[in-house]
Amino acid sequence: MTDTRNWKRFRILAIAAIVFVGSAAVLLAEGQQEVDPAGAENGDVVEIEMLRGEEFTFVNDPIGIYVEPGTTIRFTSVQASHTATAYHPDYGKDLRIPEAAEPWDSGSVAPGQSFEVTLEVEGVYDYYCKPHEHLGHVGRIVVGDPDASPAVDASDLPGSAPDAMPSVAAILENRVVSAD
Ligand SMILES: [Cu+2]
Repeated sequence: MTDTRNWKRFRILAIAAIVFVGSAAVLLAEGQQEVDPAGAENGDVVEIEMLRGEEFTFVNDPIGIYVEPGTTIRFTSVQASHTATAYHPDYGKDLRIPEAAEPWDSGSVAPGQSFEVTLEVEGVYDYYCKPHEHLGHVGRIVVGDPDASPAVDASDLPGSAPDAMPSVAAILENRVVSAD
């Protein structure tokens, strides 16, 4: 009887140890740990997945987030190849990120690959995917105070991008706006 109980306890401990070592290995492999965007603070990493939706649509999830200045955004492609590109004259677009911010362009990100950018300057950042912008593959990130560099009206964007772009109000209210 006692032996059986001890054996059960040993098995539970062994399983717990395996789970713990496994989690530690995953953390080491991924480097900095991702956090829930809703609780992100300076120095954290939040992930935005670049996905293929239904009926040949492409989406970022979350499509809108609020983060504190100094947060790193990790764009990970789940299906298909995408870019995460800041709306900036360097890429032939009207400026839709804070003037003082460094523009970024991930280049093509294949499935399973990631691109990271750390956002320090406060304001509203809009970005797009070069091959899928007109299909609504865009996103918005509010860093700190949105009034520091307010959002630019999205109605002139091509295709279904204007409908896809979440409002600053929705982002501030929810901190995380999921793709539909
Ligand atoms: Cu895309």
